[in-house]
Amino acid sequence: MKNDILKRLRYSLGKDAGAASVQDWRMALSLVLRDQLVDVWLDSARRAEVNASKRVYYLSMEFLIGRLIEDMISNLGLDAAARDAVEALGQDYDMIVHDEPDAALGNGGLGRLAACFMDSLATLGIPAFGYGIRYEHGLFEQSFVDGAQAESPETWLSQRHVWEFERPEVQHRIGFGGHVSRDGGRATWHPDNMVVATGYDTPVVGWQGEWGNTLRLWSAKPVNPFDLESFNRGDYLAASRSEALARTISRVLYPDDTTENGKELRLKQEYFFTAASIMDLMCRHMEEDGDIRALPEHVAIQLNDTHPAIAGPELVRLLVDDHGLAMAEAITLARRCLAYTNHTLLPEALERWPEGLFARVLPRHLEIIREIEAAQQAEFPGSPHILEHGDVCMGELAFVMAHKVNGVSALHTDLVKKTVFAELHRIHPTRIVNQTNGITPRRWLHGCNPALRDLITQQLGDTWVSDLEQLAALKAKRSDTSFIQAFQQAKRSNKVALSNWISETCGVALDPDAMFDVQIKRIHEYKRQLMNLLETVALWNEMRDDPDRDWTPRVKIFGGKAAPGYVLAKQIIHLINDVARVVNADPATKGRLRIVFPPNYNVTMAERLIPAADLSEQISTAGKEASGTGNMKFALNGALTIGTLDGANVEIRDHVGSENFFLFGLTASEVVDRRHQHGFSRAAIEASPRLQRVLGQIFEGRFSPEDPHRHHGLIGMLYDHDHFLVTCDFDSYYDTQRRADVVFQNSRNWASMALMNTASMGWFSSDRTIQGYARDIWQADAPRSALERSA
Ligand code: 475
Repeated sequence: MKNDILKRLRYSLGKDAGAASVQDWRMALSLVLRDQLVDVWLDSARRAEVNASKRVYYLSMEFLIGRLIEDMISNLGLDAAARDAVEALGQDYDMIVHDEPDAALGNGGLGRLAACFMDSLATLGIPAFGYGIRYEHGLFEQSFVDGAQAESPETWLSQRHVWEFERPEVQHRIGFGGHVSRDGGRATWHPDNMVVATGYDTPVVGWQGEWGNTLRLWSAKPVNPFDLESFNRGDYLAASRSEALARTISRVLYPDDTTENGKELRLKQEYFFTAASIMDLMCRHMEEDGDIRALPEHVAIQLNDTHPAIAGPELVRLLVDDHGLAMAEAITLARRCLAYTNHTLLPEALERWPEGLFARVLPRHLEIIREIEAAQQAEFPGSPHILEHGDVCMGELAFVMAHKVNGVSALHTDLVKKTVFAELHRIHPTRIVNQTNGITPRRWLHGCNPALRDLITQQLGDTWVSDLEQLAALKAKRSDTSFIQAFQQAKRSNKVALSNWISETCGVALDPDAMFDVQIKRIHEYKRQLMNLLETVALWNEMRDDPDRDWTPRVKIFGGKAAPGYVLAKQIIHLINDVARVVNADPATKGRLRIVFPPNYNVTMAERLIPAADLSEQISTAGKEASGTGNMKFALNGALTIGTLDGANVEIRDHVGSENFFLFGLTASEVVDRRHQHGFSRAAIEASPRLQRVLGQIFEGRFSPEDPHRHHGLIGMLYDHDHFLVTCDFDSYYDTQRRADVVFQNSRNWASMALMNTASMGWFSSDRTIQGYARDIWQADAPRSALERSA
């Protein structure tokens, strides 16, 4: 390996060892690893073709992958070999591995889920492609300027992405705009604008390197590189206009999480990658099989939310306009290929496009949507409309064009049936199914938590990594003193490592024996970071009032980005930073209370924080968090959860046991009832002197003396429009936190509760989730060996 690295450094990067930077060493090592992936990857593709296997196509606007190097090393079982080789070359292995920039091609949960699914598909040996966009700029980088969020562009591609293979020969022309002509019955779309989608392939090889799938990301290029005539005239701007326009489509990830963004560019991005993917899979099918009517036997297309919902009309368009099928047959055939996952009930996240915009950008698709609508109404009179109030409703379109629709946790699926799609569910009672989300244990335990991983492997051997339910055997150790001590020791070493990192990056010293209480996720009102902060201020007050009490020392850790246009979320960030500044400077609570908010939360930061957490904050307003997946990562790594009965929290609590979970707050149905009570938030505030005091302090500028009015908007909102019931759940949350304080004081008992969490989380592996999709939605089987291994 050492020689391979030197060879790559020299012949692929053109450097000699004396002149190589950390980045050069990292790339050379990565290229050596990539070489080792290629055989299994190509072999897998060949086997899928020879066996005419059904392939899964996972269409997603987002893949939040993070770094790949450690995944690749450990999936290939080369941990020791890679370290030895790098050290023999006199280089610092950890520094080299940590040099890789995060691939942040996603906003949050939906994008990270797609990445976990790619890992599980490969580990289970299910032939699959992930299809998405190769954004030049991923999610913006966050910094804090005087406590306020500032955004700057992310530039992951400024160093080349070593894992990918450019496929200049894989090209599809994608049209926009224009008109439709008719010749007899046959329609032809004449777009007035074209771009070329070029594929870039990243191999995704599963655990122990037995199977490899492809993540194919599309980049937009101009049809003609530039306009020579303008160039020769000396008009260089005009010469490159078409190139600039084309490249805009794959330039940047929309930074909005759970809000629909009614922008033409967004619609073009959605159509661009969906059309390229559908054309790509159709070409593959026609080459391999040749019978278009056999498509559903060979193709399962999963739509990750409605962002690729145009796949339905696009598939119908190709079947009718290019392959000559009748409309009714095309719709039925397309439906047999398609399935749709819903990730959120928030009304602001449900995509709707003005018909006028659609007519301008995708005129033929709008006609086809009208036909789909007519067919649906003819068969099911009174069915909810796809075209409504001048909008194209993408949720209804996705539902009608899918043979299965799934929610992402038991509670969420139930609410999908009762709310957004109640009427469609009545008409199609077997279409909606549940697939509770999961997380890959490779990254979220084996990779990120070596201390705990080694302890588990000592006990169980290493087969748990692809069969996570084996962790249940650890339950027998809950009263085993020496095992519990080792378990505590693993957690403590992670907390020490995190403390060192926080002290370097934030300049705040932490006590590793304090309770590490962590809330990391996008900043959103419904996730209620604000409630966590109000509780922190209340705790600070009480510590100052009663300094002699035996307080449990706490470190409150926040992490997360706010969408740049989400004003309230940005105000919450500012408030957290303001409170942190005052509290951390207070000698009265020194050593007992600390607040840290490291900037630029991303996958890599999650990998540091989660293994070091004692308490996991999962405190969304019940009925709002579709599932959550961070909640699973924390529990798996031995944190206790403080949480509401929301999303997958419900199922996590069922698995780990109610005695090992700090439950508080209103239930989803109580939330709905409470909202109907006039003046509910003022009543809740009046009933809570503790909350009144905190709100008063913030309102008076106690934490922003330089700008005392800064947080008036936020506090005023709680009095009059507390849509997410922060005020109603506050007391119950506060009391539950104090109960957690008491439990934490008995560290042995806490550790055994934490162990019960780790030991009970096997079901939340994304391997289980993917097996559920394969069985209930895709009818796609893994080759025998992979299934047996995971059984
Ligand atoms: C849920 N993102 C989590 C997770 O299922 C759930 C929406 C519009 C545009 C861009 N991104 C989005 C989401 O809706 C999203 O991330 N949803 C999340 O999906 C995976 O665990 O509860 O909020």
